[in-house]
Amino acid sequence: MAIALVLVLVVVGSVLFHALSPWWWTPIASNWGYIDSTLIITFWITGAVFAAVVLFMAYCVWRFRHKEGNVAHYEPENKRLEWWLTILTGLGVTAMLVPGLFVWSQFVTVPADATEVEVIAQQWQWSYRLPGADGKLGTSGSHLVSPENPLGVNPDDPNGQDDVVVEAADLHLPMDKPVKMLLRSIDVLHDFYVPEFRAKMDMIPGSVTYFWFTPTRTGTFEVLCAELCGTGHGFMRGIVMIDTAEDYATWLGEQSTFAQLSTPEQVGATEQTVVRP
Ligand SMILES: [Cu+2]
Repeated sequence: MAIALVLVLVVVGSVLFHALSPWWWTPIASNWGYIDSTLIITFWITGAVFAAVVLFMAYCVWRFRHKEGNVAHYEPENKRLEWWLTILTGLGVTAMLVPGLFVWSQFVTVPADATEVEVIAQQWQWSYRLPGADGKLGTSGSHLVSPENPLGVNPDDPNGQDDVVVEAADLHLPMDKPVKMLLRSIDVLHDFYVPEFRAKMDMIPGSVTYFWFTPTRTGTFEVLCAELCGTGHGFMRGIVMIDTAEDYATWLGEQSTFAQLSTPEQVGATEQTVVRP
């Protein structure tokens, strides 16, 4: 009897904890509301099945408890029950998987007007590269990485000269404009994850992975690394700021291109002309 009561309390406690818990996902800041809906469908189905199974278990523990002289009836097969369980399980699994297929097809279909933004992960910081005025990112490679060229941009590629390099600093993106995040790692596995964007993807040395999203509200959002990548993994944080079009243009105007960063002598010369009081 006590065990049956404990099982009922486990169900009641779980449902109350889910309903009253202060820990819920952060407010969304992207177009991926569909991903939240998919999770909610999964919560409902797994929650209902969990409650049904545990309550059934509590019922059986109570109903078929030990009684002097009671002998269990042996019934190895029950075709009707097996059919029902197979059909219900099939329906439940289908209801959880089908919405995911729709989301995935959207997730991998990048809109034609999405602008490309490259994210470069390394132990343990985030850097970014934007395509510049020509709208094209230059080629790059880990073998080109050096103290002067921390992102490994190909210096011989004309498309790369105007690329905007944001090294270990905050990324800004304009609101309501779809972006395709090209993900590159120059050392080990990392994973670019901004919880409010509801999208993330592993970054694999030697290949470029991607996802896309459209920021839907302005704000400052924290980037986390979602792949255990070494002793500094927990500190691998960054900031993405979603700006209005004007704020974004101002920020972009303050950034340096690859060509500017590759000729530090000239930058130094102009800095020296500043007269200090
Ligand atoms: Cu990492």
